[in-house]
Amino acid sequence: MDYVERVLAALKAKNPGEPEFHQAATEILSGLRPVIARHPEYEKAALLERFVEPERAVLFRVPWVDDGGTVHVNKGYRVQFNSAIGPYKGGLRFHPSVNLSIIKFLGLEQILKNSLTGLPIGGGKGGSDFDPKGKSDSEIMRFCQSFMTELYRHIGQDTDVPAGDIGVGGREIGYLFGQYKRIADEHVGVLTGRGLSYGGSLARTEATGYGLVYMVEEALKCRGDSLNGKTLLVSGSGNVAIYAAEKAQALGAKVVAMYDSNGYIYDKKGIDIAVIKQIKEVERGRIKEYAARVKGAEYHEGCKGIWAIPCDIALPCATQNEIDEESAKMLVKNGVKLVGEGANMPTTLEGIAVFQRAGVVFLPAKAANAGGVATSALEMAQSSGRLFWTFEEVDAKLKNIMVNIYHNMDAAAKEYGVEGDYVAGANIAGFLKVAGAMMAQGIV
Ligand code: NDP
Ligand code: 2IT
Repeated sequence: MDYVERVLAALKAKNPGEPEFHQAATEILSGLRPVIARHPEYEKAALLERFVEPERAVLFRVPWVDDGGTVHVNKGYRVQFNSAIGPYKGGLRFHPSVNLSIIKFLGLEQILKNSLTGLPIGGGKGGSDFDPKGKSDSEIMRFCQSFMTELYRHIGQDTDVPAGDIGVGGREIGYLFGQYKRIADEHVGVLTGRGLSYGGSLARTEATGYGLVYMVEEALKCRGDSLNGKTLLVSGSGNVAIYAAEKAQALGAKVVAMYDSNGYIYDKKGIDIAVIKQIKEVERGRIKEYAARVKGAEYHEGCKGIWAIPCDIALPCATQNEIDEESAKMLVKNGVKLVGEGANMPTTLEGIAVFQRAGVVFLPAKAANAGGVATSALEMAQSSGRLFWTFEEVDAKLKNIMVNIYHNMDAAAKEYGVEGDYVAGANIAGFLKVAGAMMAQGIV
């Protein structure tokens, strides 16, 4: 067994029953072999063992009362994974599937993603198994207040700065921020994704989706191609999916299908994003509604069928493991040329192997969706400097960051002998900076 295999075996033995965490660690560490070969000092310093062990994990009770007076108890999590290059930074996910394995996989990914942005942010993630679906605004508010009543003591603008993720958008960040400010008595950039009137940044809402498409555009440009006229599948219909679809269409592509967790819509003319925004952002409704409102559009129950629709480019933007081996094979068979991951770990390890064997350009999540957290770091910079940049300024910085990440992972893959393997390239480029900082700071 080599060093990587030993660390992975120990990780699985010490963290049983955490399949998503094992999956993310396997993907990351496997790609780091060429780095380990060049840096034998890392093993002596137990660098990988320290890298996969969170600096701190906080688990807490979140009690709240629904509108009918019934008391509920949810689990709360904040995993502060790595602060080598900056304060912990990463979103909060509210979804019934949330457990420690999912938060740890997201936190581990976040360390390298945040490093790739080139900005000074460490990695963390948190959330709850609370299900926001069907809850009233006052129930959401009471839940957020209870969650923050414990979380506030663990975070701070220079310590740990949470943001949104699945189930946590502008509304939730507003309630969380209100409660933080009330308890801590300070109006600081302790959360990102805030409303524009209380410290938020222009373009943060759009940033993850737009950033993903900026990277796709750059990858195509480097191959003498563009988005113009391409047919796209975009899974999900939340924050990331909506703004990825919006930007792709603005650049001349046609998004023909999207989904939510119940089923997918197919609109061969190209999806009308304004209708999706109305249903999802304003009404908080189901995507099924789209087919009832737009002539010629179809709705199909279940999500998997989306990957059987022929496309040039697939952008999975919903959740982990939405593309398995079978779906990847289907996409390849139908001629997909590029896959850009908007969600975190949306492709299984077997699915990634299918794309790579078929020569599909595969842009991995930690690089392709880094625009959201990068813009969060720009929000932090504006908060600290008491500044407010225009939409155009933030958007230009975002685009520049995404283009740089693309070239950095491309260059790292070439330098370490795995040209075109952006999974390894992103892991290597992200890891080198964190590893250098950890080595410089001693055994901590
Ligand atoms: P949202 O809550 O805004 O949207 C999530 C979307 O994914 C919804 O359409 C939801 O459908 C769908 N979805 C969630 N779980 C499942 C499931 N198990 N099966 C099918 N569909 C599902 O979240 P975001 O758009 O913010 O996040 C989407 C992904 O992007 C996540 O992986 C997140 O970690 C990642 N990400 C988000 C960033 C951000 O800035 N927000 C930054 C980088 C990555 P339904 O409404 O039916 O649940
Ligand atoms: O997965 C992610 O990068 C996010 N959910 C965004 C994190 C952030 O701090 O903006």
